Amino acid sequence: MTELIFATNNENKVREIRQALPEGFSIISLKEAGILKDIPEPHPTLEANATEKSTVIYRLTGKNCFSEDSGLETEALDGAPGVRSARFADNEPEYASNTEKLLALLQDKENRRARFKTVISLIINNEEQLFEGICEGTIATAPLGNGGFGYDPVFIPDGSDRTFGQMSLEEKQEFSHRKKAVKKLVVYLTHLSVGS
Ligand code: ITT
Repeated sequence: MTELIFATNNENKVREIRQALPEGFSIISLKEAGILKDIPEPHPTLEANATEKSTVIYRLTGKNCFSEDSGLETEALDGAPGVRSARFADNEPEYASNTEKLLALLQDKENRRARFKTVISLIINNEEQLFEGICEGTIATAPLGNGGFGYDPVFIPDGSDRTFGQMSLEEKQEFSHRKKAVKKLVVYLTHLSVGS
C-alpha cells in the first residue's frame, strides 16, 4: 500500500482524488492527520504554490506527501482568475461570489473559452515531482446544477453539453483536469514501487 499525506484543506479535492486513485493507494488528509494549518499560497504560479504547500507539510511531518494547486483560466480575461481562483471576488474563499464575478466580467464577451488546470507537487524521499492536468471548455452564461464545487456550475468541458455542476463525480472524472494529473502521479508512483 502506498500511503501519502494530501496537503489540502479542501474536502472536495480529497473526495475527487480518493475516487480517482486505484487500489493500493491511500491518502490521509490534513484533517485526518490532525494538522490544522492554513498553508499560504503567496506565489504568482500554480506550480510555486503547489510546491509551497507540499514542502511545508513535508517539513512538518517528514512523511511522503503531495499537494495540488488549481485554477480556472479564461481567454477573454487574459488568464484570470487563474492562480487567484479561490479568492477572485474576496479575500475569503467564497464559491458563489467568485462565480458571480466571473459571469459579470464575461457578460459582453464573445470568447468564453476557458481551461481548468491542476498542478500536483509530490514530495517523496525528499525529492519533488510535478504533474499537470488540463481540461478545456467554455463558460456558461448562467450557473447550472449544484454538483461539485467552485466554478463547476459554470464550466462546460469540451465533449459535453452539460456543466460540471450537472454531472455526478464519476461523470466529471471523465473530463477532469484533476483526474488527468492524478493519473500521471499514479503512473510515476507505480514505476517507483516496481523499481524499488
Ligand atoms: P487547498 O489550497 O487547501 O488545496 P483551495 O480550495 O485553497 O484548497 P486552490 O488554492 O487550489 O485550492 O484553489 C483552487 C480554486 O479553484 C478553488 O477554490 C475553486 O474555486 C477553483 N477550482 C479548482 N478546481 C476546481 C474544480 O475541479 N471545479 C471547480 N472549481 C475548481
